[in-house]
Amino acid sequence: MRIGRFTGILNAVLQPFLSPEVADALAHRRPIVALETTIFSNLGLPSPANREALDRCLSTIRDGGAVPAITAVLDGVARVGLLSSEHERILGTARKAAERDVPVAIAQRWDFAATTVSASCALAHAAGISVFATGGIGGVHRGSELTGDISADLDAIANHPVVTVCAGAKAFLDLPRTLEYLETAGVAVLGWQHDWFPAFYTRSSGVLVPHRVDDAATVAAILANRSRAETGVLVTVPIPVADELPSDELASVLDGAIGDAARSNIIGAAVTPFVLGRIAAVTHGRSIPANLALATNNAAVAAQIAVAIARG
Ligand code: PSU
Ligand code: MN
Repeated sequence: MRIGRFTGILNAVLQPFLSPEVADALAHRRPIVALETTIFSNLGLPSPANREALDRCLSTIRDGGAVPAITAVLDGVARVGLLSSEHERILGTARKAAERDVPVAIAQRWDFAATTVSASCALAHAAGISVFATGGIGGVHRGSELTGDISADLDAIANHPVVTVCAGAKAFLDLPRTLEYLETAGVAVLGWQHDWFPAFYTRSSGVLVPHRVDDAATVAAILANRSRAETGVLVTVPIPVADELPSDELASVLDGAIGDAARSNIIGAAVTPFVLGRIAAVTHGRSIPANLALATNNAAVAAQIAVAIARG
């Protein structure tokens, strides 16, 4: 298999290395759910919640009848599907890799590049996987009219034919503008058995989602009938009722965390990990089980969608 070796062909693109299990599932058209690694690394959930999130996401996907495919760059190799002996590595210290960083991580042989949503969509697409589960997507940041900070996740969802299953965008983002951006980019945004765009830690952002869907077969039919072959679909799943954080309390926590980031001159890719860390500190860790619960819940919905797509 050719892994990032320059062939002299200008349009040569990334060919990730597949685990034997993922390669076999692809060959037999079995349902597969891709996973990102930022959430499991030191940039996402703290230890030991990261290990629990990983174990629960993997077993939930398997229980749902699908094969999990963890995306990462390990030792300079783009990977889709990891061996269980490698799971320990993705719980550790990572360099964050958005889609644009993946070729750099390969060329410079980074030990562990943790994939964001954009990198995971790109790797899932390159492998031929149509469903990807995450926690929350990146989006348009508050104050983006000054900073220009719009997550590459949005364009990646628009430019890879993958169904991304998330709990909305993190509530510290500008959610109305995030939805406007997705509309302009031509991404169908669906609410899973819910009418409201979820705000990650809470079930509703107060902004309506363009379309509600109630079952996985409908999501599969929407994917099958999109007009642009390269465009993805975004499924937003609200956090389970029992795991939701109180929204009034959260509003001041978020404002404080964003203010801290600005005062500390945190910019670029560092913003999201910093703000997530501040939220965990100020809520005395209560944001962590919420994050874990929504990630597992998204994995379960993603497995249902992958099964529906595989049925055809
Ligand atoms: N959701 C989480 N934890 C995270 C992220 C999302 O609960 O760490 C990560 C995802 O990998 C997402 C990224 O793609 O943050 C967005 O980063 P940015 O805003 O720099 O594009
Ligand atoms: Mn950003």
